[in-house]
Amino acid sequence: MNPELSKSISNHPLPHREGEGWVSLLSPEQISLWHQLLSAAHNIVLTCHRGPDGDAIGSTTALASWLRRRYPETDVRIIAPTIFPDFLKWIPGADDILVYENHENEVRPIVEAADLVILCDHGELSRMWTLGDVVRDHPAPRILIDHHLNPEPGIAALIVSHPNLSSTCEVLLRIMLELDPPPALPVREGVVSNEDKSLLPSNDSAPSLTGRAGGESSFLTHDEAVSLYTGMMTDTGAFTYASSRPEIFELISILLQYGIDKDKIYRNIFFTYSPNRMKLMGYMLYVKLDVWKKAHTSIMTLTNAERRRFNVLNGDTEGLVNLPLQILGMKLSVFLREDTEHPCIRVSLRSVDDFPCNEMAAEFFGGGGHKNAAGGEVWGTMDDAIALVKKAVQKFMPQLKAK
Ligand SMILES: [Mn+2]
Repeated sequence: MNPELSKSISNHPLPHREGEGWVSLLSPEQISLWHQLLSAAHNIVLTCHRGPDGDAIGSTTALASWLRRRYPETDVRIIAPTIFPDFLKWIPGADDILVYENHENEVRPIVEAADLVILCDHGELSRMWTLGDVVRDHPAPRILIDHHLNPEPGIAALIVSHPNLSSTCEVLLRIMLELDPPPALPVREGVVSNEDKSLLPSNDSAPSLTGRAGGESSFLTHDEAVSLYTGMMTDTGAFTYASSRPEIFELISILLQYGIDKDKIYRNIFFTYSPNRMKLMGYMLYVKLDVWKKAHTSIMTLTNAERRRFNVLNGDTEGLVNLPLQILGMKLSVFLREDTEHPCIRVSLRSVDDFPCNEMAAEFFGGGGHKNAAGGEVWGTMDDAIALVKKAVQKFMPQLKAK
């Protein structure tokens, strides 16, 4: 992460441990601005980016519940710009999320009645589809809680953006701990003193999806802990990337004190394939995978005829592009699929280590993204797209061949 970029916003230094304590993410000025904004608010809207992911749904549901317990007089609503996938619908509180897409006329007045808008998991209003324009035109103050690079200047009165942290849920849990610190962190049952017992989730509420529930008065409820863990887990590929700092596991150990069942959360998110999706995966790997050994690159293509054959719904192709990276020595995986509506080919790129997918996507496929995950499109036939991928691979050959 470029340290220069994170300097441009008024965050405290990179979080790390200092002796026994934590370095705060919020400056004293930010804490007082938070309290000022929250105590003046009667109608709060929480929102996130279009195509919400586990971190977007996890952070907004956790924050909504946490705020409702602390500001019981305040109306707190969550609005997602667009629909979100079924495998996120079990997240506690996801039932209450209002979706702007297809309900613009009902949902717009709720934004317009808000006197505080809290943006989670993105730093640009343009990432909220047309809901971004509604929010931009509305005069209510905004708070941003995020971990993406380069938040839009002036996007919020209070910007808490830490690109060096794994997820918005991690940022959020850190600031919850700072804003309303429990006298001591919860400790394991069995070694807990009487004084500390108030911090532990009480067992009197009914157990929910993942086990015992946290009490109303505790720092976190069980359900809030489930939401926060889900966001941290999904944004790190179940802790396989962006998760090597010790702090993240300390935070997880706090969440586990609230009785979350992390194994069940993992299955709820990842073990959700349809039989068709599983069969498509086998077909793609057995029939469609082409490995260009010298370039450490693999390519797979999917036509609309094949989609029909496997009765593949849109979300069912998600993640297929990652599979070839499990081949020893593979650096780049390219997945080309015919668009279902337009005469174009969608391009997905995934890489390991330093190979810049975003540069390849920008130069050849009119797109962009992150270093290890990017995408774009080719207006033409599948053959046109394959020819362009060959050109792109040729151009980037020195980096692909490098050890
Ligand atoms: Mn995120």
